[in-house]
Amino acid sequence: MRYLRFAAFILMVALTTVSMSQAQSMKGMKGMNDMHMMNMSSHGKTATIQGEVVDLSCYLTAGQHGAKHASCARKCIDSGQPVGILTKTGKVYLAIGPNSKPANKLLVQYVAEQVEVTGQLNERGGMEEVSVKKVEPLSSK
Ligand SMILES: [Cu+2]
Repeated sequence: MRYLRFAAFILMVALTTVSMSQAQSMKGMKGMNDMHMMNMSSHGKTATIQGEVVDLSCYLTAGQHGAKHASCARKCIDSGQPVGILTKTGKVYLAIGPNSKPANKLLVQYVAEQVEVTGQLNERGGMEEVSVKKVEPLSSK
């Protein structure tokens, strides 16, 4: 009887050790995946997208955009709210400016207008992003 108890104890210790090391290795793998994703996104594809310049504060919270909302959007973008591109299919990109600066100054002149933006595209955590290299109003094309 004593021997059985001892054997059960050993078995329990062994099982605990195994499940702990499994949890550890899963953690390790998750870390590796995150690193891999980081590497991938630093090589985002350069592409061209078309859409409306929107202030993300009013678009995301209230769905406001377009000509009727242009003056509010201009105020929002001028005061530093994030700026984005709303495509015809309804996809929204957060616009990030070059040289660690916001894209606001680059895009505010085209507020509520259709533009073509060229830059690197990235997606992380369900969020789309365009690193703006070049912007042209579609009306000039
Ligand atoms: Cu607004």
